[in-house]
Amino acid sequence: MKKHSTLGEYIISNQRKFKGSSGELSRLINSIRLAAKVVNHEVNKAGLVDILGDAGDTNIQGEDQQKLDVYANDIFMQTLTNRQIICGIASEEEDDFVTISGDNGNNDNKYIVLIDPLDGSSNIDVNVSVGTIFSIYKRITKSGTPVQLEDFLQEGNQQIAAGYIVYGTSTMLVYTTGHGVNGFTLNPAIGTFYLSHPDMMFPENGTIYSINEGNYIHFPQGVKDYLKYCQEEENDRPYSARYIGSLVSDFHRNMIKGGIYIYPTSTKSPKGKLRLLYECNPMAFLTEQAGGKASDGYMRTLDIKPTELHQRVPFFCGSKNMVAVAEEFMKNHPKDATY
Ligand code: AHM
Ligand code: MG
Repeated sequence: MKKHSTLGEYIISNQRKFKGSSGELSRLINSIRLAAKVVNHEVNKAGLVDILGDAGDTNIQGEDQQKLDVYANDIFMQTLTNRQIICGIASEEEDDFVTISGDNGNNDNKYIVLIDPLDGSSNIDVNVSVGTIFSIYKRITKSGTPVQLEDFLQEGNQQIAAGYIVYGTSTMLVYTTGHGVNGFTLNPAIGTFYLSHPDMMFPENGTIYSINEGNYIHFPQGVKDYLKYCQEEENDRPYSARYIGSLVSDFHRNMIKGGIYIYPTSTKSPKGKLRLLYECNPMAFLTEQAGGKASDGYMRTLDIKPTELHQRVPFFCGSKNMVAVAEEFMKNHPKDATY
């Protein structure tokens, strides 16, 4: 694919690679592209209009929802449900999954979507990058019947596609369908995404670690030991600490520059903070497709068997060799694996 192709052209040429493709996945990615542009428009004018601040509701995890979270959730839910491309959707901002039934009550579509419509929401008020994360699976229950919880509780290794949109200094859509990772940058003047980062790869090593070190006192011993290692004076260490507090942005930087992102368990959050289905699995799929490594500190994230929709897990991801070293430190404290 030539470097300056648009996302639209890329989706079409990618579809041709799969013989007998029904075009459903292409239509789905196109819908995400459309919703991303709408949300991007709103995020960019967030400072100008009265859309900042809490919407007054709390989500299922008991966190305050901000207005843009609500907006982004509505846009993605509506765009994906109205177009009859999928048979079910689950959002981090909704208590339960939503079944989508077709015009005649039947729905023969095969894909389901899990989405975190606006991740990093604590950064909205302060003009710092936020993102959308999405994950696509084929349903496993019978076509034409309403989707079931088990369709959503699939292991991450079953993902068909995953990606994110980062609403940053420029807005990018980065995704994989299991054949590498490609990044597209939005030209806001004409509303078109261009292939700007073909075949994205994590450097095998890096010198950046990203973790909320303010929680140090609450971290498991393996993480504390690894952080001390990051700060030691030896070879390419000490590493630089970089933490935006938006997973998408921290991940994006680390994929380009080389680094490790960690959100561990802590005495405050005994299972970690990030959600397996909406955040960790899609990022883990992208990580592996970009040559990196993603785990809960002990086992591969993509092999964790989900037990509930809003399940939280600890998350280590990034440059392959850095994550491998962090896992060595975790191994010394096997009891912490039973979070
Ligand atoms: P959110 O889904 O409520 O936005 O929370 C997820 C975010 C991640 O983007 C980010 O990496 C993490 O929470 C930051 O958490 P903390 O403020 O505890 O460091
Ligand atoms: Mg989130």
